[in-house]
Amino acid sequence: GIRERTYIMVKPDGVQRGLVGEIIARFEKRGFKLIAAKLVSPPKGQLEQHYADLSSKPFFPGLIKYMLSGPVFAMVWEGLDAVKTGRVMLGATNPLQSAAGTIRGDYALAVGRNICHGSDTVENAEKEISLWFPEGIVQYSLLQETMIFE
Ligand code: DAT
Ligand code: MG
Repeated sequence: GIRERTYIMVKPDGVQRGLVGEIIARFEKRGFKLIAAKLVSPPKGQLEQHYADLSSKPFFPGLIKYMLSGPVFAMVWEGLDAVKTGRVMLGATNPLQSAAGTIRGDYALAVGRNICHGSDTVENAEKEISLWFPEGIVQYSLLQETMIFE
């Protein structure tokens, strides 16, 4: 639906490489509505919970170490099919397989340094939004909405 929400996070490499503004700009220009955003250095336990589904993978310890290497920029974006569309905008998990024009396809090369996270299902998006924004998110109406949706 047009009120679908997704959790998008610029990872430490994306923050260090100065790509926060670029990633925000892409979601803004596409027509998504920013409803939450913050720069945060999460505790290890929060990252382990975020990536709990991957805890048995051999790359898990390295993934957590990388995610702890600097602050991340956490965001919630709302709009038409936000979860699926957000994943398309990010590109494939492995940047070598990401299409040009996607965030990973334009700015990354290595799977372990792929710049950004995006929720993969609506159910996971809801879990991730409550994990990263337990304080809740801002409510406001987007004035340009009638120009973006029929
Ligand atoms: P995605 O981030 O596209 O949802 P995922 O949930 O399968 O991908 O994995 C989460 C992150 O873990 C991914 O963005 C980068 C890292 N990762 C995944 N597969 C990896 C691998 N084979 N080697 C190293 N890191 C990997
Ligand atoms: Mg994932």
